[in-house]
Amino acid sequence: ASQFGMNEALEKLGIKTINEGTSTGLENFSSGEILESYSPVDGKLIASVKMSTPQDYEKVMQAATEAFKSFRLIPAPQRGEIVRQFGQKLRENKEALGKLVSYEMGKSLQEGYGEVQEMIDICDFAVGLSRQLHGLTMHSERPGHRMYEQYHSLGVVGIISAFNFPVAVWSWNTALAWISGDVCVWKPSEKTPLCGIACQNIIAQVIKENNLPEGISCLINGDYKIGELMTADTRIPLVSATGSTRMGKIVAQTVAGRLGKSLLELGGNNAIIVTPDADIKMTVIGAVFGAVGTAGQRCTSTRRLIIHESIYDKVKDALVAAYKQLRIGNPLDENNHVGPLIDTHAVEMYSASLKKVIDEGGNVLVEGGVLSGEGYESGCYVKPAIAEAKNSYAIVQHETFAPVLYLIKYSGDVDNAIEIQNGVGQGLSSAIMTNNLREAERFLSVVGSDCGIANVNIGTSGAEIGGAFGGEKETGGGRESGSDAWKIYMRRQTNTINYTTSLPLAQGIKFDL
Ligand code: UN1
Repeated sequence: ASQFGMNEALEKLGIKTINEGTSTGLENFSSGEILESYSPVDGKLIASVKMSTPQDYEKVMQAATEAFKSFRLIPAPQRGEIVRQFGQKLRENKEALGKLVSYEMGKSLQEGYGEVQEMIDICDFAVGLSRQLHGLTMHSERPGHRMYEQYHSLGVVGIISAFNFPVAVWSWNTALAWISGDVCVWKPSEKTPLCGIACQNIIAQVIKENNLPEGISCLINGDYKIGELMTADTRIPLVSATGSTRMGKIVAQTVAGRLGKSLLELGGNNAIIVTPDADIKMTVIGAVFGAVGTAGQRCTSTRRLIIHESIYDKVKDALVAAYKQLRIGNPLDENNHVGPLIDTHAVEMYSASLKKVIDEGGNVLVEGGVLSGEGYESGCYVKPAIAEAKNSYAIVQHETFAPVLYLIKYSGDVDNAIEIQNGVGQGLSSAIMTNNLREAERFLSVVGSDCGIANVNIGTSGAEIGGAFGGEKETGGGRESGSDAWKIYMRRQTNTINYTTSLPLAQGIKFDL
């Protein structure tokens, strides 16, 4: 149950009517134009943010590069202690921040809290990791030589994040970057700037309390133009970008042009394969949450269901019945299942996709549509839709960030379903619903799913932070969060030490003077 209202949440997070959009950690300023943040929940103006100018950006970069010089000297376990305190602050602010996420972005309150929980989880993970930034030792081929590798701090990490996970994606990057001794400059989505301000206000407390170099966490706000300054900036060795494949290609090319590193988390076109051996009840829950959760705006949202012909009608009927139960409305009201899309532009894309699937020959099973009237004043609420389609349709090949689910029938064995599942440009998340061991293992094998995430008897969304998160092909190949994703935030150095009085050369090469 809710402890306090939205105004108290905003106050607790330090959100003012007009906020300075640039921060060097402790100092907040901005000389750019005003960016207004309207809630998709009720269409009201929440607050404004002053955008960053190129001059503001320059100040930020100076603070960040300066902070890096001293931050990298703090031992990694002590940097872990900073991240532990950050996680603690997030626990204290979980309700307020979860509410803001729900109100500014439009996802359900439960999912808003869930997102803050992901932030807390990655902090805990990073704290432990701060004592485990292990390199290997190797046996040298030369006598009296020792060879090993170590991981050093990398520098300034640029973070470009999307509106759909307006706080968690930042923390997946920062928690690992900070224990690695890196400093961060963040450009949140211009659709969710207040979430950025709120996060920055939380970390600023930790910076202050620990007397840290303020530039370890910097914030800039604005559109793609300010982001372009980061991608082109040789002072930023790593740019981590989450968003559309279109955006990712531009970022990747610019960063590659200066031989920087990029970590890309781009579009998905995620499918669940439903085989004759699937548990139908679990399938329906997994598919419906995957398709309509976050109003279909997760990069892991379920977009396609690939169903065996023998159970096709059964699954279809169960889904149609489940969709009838869905309550669409204010996401802050926990009785509702589906909240709004982010803005009216997203609503237009949704409407266009429904028209397109019909034009291409699809058969609509659950009618979509834009809702109006009381409670829907923002114009951002839409009905989740289901259409029967072919995998080859252009619209099915394309990621539409909305609750539109395509049903695709397959026949024969699971290899046919896998071929359809892999038959798209993107490669983020995938799932199979089956109690058949052979099918499940086939799906997970080298000839199975080509995605970065492949689940058995789980939907496509809702990944835990402990695993590496990301995907192949047009998803961009990056991995964030758990496993050894930390390695991209550090630079690896191979060290060979000779403790003899002679200088033997590797590969047995003779060179006498
Ligand atoms: C995203 O949609 O950008 O797996 C990330 C999930 C979440 C993360 C999604 N843990 O649904």
